[in-house]
Amino acid sequence: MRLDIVSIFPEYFAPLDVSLIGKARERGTLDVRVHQLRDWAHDVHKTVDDTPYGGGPGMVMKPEVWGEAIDAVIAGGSPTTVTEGGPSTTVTGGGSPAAVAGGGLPRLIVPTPSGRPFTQELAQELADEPWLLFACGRYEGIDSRVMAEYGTRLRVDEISIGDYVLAGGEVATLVMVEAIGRLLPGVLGNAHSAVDDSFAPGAMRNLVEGPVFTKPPVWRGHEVPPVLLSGHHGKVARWRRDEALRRTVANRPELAAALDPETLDKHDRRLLEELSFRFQPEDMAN
Ligand code: JB8
Repeated sequence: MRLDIVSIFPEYFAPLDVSLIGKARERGTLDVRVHQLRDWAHDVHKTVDDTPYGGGPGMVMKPEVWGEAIDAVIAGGSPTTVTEGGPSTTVTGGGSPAAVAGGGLPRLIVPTPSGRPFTQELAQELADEPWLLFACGRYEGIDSRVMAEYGTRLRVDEISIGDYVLAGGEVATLVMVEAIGRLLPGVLGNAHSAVDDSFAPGAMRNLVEGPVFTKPPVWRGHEVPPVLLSGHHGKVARWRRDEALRRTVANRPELAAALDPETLDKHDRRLLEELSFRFQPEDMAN
């Protein structure tokens, strides 16, 4: 998979050199190219923003600079800032052409708090794409005509990673790249690690995971729940499901409320009834 990232702060993406994603890049599973938006600014001051039409606070990112940057990245031969050589290391375009089999165009991802929610399902959908281009805005965001223009040529997704406001799209892009990258074939060491995650489709669907434990069996007086040492696989599975239900009710009442009764057995329903007595007491939210 090829990932292009355009930002006025390429240094934000240094973490992509390490761990899972760093190793995927070394192996060639992932081809990540980080670009400095200001490389496509024309004036001496490398201006990328201007005042908003209609007034109001802050600044808006100029469409011309973004248009040139995105056009150049799509054309493939652009100055590329690589985090490996330290911030601002410039390398002439090119790279592995095999990364985008059959050519084609990238899907354009624009992080914004007003976008559609980023979910595990969307992460999986994006992990199935050969080429993604992330456009990281700053200030009050990117002139909306950029999304309109590329929407006529590319699939454009404005995406929010959650209901809070960051200073720009860089950290949201890191979050999405990590969530997407770990789903790529061969990126996780254990092929099964991705399937029983809290929000992965399958097994504990619609439940968050319960607590996990490792050795020693007693740490600072805290014991590992004895059932986990019992070797009784059936009891372990039941206990884990109970704990997942308890945590879902406690931490994610909206997920608990949306549980399909068809996916719950008698034991589950009895536990939920018990827990429902304590359901969201007034003032106890948060
Ligand atoms: C300016 O919270 B966010 C986010 C915030 C932003 C921009 C992009 C994303 C651009 N502020 O996901």
